[in-house]
Amino acid sequence: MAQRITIDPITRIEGHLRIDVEVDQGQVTKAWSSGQMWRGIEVILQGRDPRDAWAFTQRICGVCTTVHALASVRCVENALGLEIPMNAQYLRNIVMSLHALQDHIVHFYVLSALDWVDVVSALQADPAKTAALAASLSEWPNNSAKRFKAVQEQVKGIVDSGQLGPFASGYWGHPAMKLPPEANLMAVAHYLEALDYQRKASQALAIISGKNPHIQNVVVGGVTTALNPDSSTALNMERLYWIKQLTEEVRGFIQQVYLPDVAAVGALYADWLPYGAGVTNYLAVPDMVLDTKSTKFDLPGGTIVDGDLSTVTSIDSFNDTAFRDGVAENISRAWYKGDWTRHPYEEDTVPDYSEFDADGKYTWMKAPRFNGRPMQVGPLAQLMVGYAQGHSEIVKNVDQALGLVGSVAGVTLGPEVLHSTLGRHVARAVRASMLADLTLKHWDLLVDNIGRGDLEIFEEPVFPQGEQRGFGIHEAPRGALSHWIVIQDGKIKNYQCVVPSTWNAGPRDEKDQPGPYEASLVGNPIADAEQPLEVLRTIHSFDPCIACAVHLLDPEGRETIRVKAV
Ligand code: NFE
Ligand code: MG
Repeated sequence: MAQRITIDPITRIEGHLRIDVEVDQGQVTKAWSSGQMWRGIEVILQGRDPRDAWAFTQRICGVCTTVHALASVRCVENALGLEIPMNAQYLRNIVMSLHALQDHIVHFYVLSALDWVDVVSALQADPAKTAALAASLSEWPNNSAKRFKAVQEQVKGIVDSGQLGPFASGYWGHPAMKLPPEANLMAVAHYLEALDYQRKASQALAIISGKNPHIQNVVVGGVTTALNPDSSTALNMERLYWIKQLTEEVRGFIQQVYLPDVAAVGALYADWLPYGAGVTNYLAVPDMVLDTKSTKFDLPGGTIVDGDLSTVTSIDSFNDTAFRDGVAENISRAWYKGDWTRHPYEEDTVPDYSEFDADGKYTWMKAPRFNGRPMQVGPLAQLMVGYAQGHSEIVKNVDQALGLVGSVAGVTLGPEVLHSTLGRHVARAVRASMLADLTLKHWDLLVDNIGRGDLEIFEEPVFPQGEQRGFGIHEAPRGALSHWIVIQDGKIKNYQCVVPSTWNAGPRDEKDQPGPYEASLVGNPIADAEQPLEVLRTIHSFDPCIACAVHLLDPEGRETIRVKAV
């Protein structure tokens, strides 16, 4: 008999997400994704100065703050047709990729690994065998039997104390946990190291941007980071080399620990490769800008329909008209007044709450659509689009990662296995590795440019009378982000954010097409309805951020977890 499970809230994510699944004979048959709080940043912006919007929009979220600052200044610059200096592009690129490196490391270790890794089982591991396993994957110097033994003692101390701290309430001993004790111990040791490396990425970012979260150095027209190789009050050579050193350390961790760990988890859970594809329409936007006009990029954008790589299209600039005209949002299943589908420039945001109704309105998230289709966004989307376009760095990095997963699993794997829950993790690790290389490439480009005597960082914006419209795009850690602005006589008339987690976590639409989270859960196995670990695996693989998706604020004092089996 079919069972209904409600998980509210989903933990180890950002924000307040409720997932409902219908389970029949141990498999999910239907799912609903619901954003549970609303704040209304888009409404707060009306009537304000467009130059201030970035400072408001980055308060949408405490996780991906940087990305809303960037998308915001880009949408105003797009409305004004403003070109920005090359140094500003490079500094923005470096900041956005350092932010993504920190974000991807935290996502895998802190927010997802415990869906696959059984901490308690690590107590049974042989540290010498653990070191041998780790050595088969990489040459990371900390992978010694001595260190693994020390970590095991540390975990034993935590377990013996009865106060599990970050490891409390995990589904330890769940029948779907299948890693050998040695793989579990290796992953726990790397979990602890990850905390140091994510901090190094944030530190490098803060040297440029003043602080993290919520960067302080962007402005419509450029950046406010004064450049002067010899001044102690500007971004000088000493600070630039400090950033480079921290980035190199973070790259080492990503390429020698994070990526091999994800490959090992993917290989040791190869039975999970068939699950979680869901919506295989993909959308990514280009980023890591290489010119002042924003028409050349190191990372590609485009779309794919129905998982068919031959359908790939390309989004080539920050002025791409196919992207601009293809985006719309539908609210027929969301708690806003009306049931329209509208282009972001024409939208309004009028809250209209009612009870959760699986056949009617059930979420604060709007349903974004691209030419009428739901689209999956995120690192997987960007790699799929690049792979289909024959982007040489993406093809090389994806093939290498699939080779590593395949060699541990003892099988040959093609890119089609990436349409999956595990594929989203592999893609994120591959993107992190590429971004680490690109951060250093853009550091070189910046330092070369400064060396040529160019210290420009700002182009003054001028706001004419009348109406201007603009959109700003950025490939955020969770995928394609766009901000849309209508300016009237120098003031904000309308502002809409169409956010990665809204694309992925959004609800059904007027044609009853489910969103990516909802579609990806269908067919997932559920071994134990009281402990729906498999739902967490698939949902976490998207790296949800519900604050972004509904532009909200964390409340206080909510219950921590409620699993209801009906
Ligand atoms: Ni709040 Fe975000 C990212 C944005 S949401 S984390 O990345 O934009 O998906
Ligand atoms: Mg929005």
